[in-house]
Amino acid sequence: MTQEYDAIVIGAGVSGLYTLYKLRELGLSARVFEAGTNIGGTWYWNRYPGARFDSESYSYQYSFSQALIDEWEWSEHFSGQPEVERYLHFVADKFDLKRDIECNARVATVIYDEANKQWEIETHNGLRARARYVICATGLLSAHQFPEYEGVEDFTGLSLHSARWPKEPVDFRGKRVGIIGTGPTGVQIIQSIAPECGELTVFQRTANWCTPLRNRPITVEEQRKLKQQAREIFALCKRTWAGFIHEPDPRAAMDVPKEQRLARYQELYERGGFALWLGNYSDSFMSQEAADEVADFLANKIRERVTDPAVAEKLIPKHTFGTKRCPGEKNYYEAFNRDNVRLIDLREAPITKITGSGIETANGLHELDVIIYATGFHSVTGELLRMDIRGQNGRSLQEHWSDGPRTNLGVQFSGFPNLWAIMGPHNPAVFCNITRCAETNVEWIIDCIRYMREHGFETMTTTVEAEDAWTRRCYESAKGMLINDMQDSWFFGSTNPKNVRGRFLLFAGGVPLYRQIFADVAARGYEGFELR
Ligand code: NA7
Repeated sequence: MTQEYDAIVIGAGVSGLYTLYKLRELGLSARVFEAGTNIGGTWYWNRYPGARFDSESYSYQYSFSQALIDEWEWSEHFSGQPEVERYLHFVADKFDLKRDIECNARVATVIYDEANKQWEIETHNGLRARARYVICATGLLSAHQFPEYEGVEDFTGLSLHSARWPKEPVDFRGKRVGIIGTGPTGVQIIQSIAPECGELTVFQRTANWCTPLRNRPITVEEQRKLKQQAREIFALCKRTWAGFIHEPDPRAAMDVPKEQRLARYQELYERGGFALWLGNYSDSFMSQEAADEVADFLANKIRERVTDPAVAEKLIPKHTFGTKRCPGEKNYYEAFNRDNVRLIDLREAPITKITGSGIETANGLHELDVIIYATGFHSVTGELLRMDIRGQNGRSLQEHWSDGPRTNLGVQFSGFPNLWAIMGPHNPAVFCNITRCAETNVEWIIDCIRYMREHGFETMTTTVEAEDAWTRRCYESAKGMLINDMQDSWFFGSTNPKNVRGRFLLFAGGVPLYRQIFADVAARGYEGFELR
């Protein structure tokens, strides 16, 4: 039987939960379809050891409800996955959201019925529903990927992907564990399990510029202050380029005397989180000279912390500082001083295949009991393209994006009326504190729906011209920035299928500008969107 709703939301993570809350506020009937057996999205799937925020907890939480802010207490400055998952359940229970969420329901098809101006969705387990509005809250790092090595299926030991971690704890004691991937996820796993494993072999293709997270419990006094300052913290996040609490010095780095610069790097290194990455100088993302100096500063830290100089050199990244997200670490480098941890540099000896008993590199076979894949995602477009979404004239999103994603403001695609994506391609999410960006997206989309209903419009679709212009603007937004020269990252879909790879998938103009553009477009009666 096909159920009818005003709106269907796909995904019950941070964005989907808030979307449901806002749709209800508008008085609309809505159903959320969620692939997981429970709510939480990213925080449901990524339950690997050491998974935690890289945003300060109080800057990541929802801002929409004062009661929620007052009632919830974060225990740490960067809370771990179990606490974040508990928080999302607390939110869902507090606002009675779960009764409108269907878990275990991965959406397979999303088809536009032109005659009735409705969307029809079907899940893999045969649930069907129709609605006028569809909001895809599927996350930008959800479609996990395994590397394309021969033999991935052949390994007879335990294979784990970080984004599909089992709910029961995995016992690594006495085991020979291999991990592929040294991005933010790999770093969190390595530093957490190194003391427990019998042997841990780290297969590193690219070293990353890690900065200390400096996580610690929130004291009673801090808790009191943070609650008092909650609104100021959100206001600060609205002002900063990336939606974080870190504000860069407004001067260009090289305008500041060297001694002062070095003292600032040290201070930011001590402060932790993304302070050194996002709170540096105003030209940190543009000036090679400034980025190289921070790189030298961090390289020396690595040399100080890793006892074997040869290992230290392998752990020092070769790419420009700041062009990828910086993993937040605690004792990551010290893990490589342990007798049971070994670093394999895949640039020297690439993986040739996975065998039944382990990982084979150009230098020979590494026998293992467990392989952990911390190899990331088909980023940004991945989850949207895994569904079969068909808009006007039966045209699929795959066809529409055959030459790379095209969007207007990152939220709509031409030919797909009344379908919106939260944190889709061409969002500022590249540098964004996710909840801050998700709230911006959700609130704008809900305002669109409200406007349509108040003005008697049935459908809203971006025009092709506005879509082309925004897509171009996103590519241009990265020009002149150092990230533009670092295409080997998920910002450019480096592990995505060919038609997406090599295209800048985000908007690098910053969150304040993005919010301003949203406001201007709405003030001009949704310029660039066709309302019927
Ligand atoms: P990332 O940042 O995409 O990292 C994936 C890692 O996996 C990275 O080190 C990759 O090396 C490595 N990788 C991917 N494919 C391979 C193959 N085939 N062989 C060897 N190594 C491989 O994903 P994360 O999950 O760590 O982090 C994602 C985001 O989550 C992050 O930005 C935070 O915001 C939270 P590569 O660099 O491609 O050489």
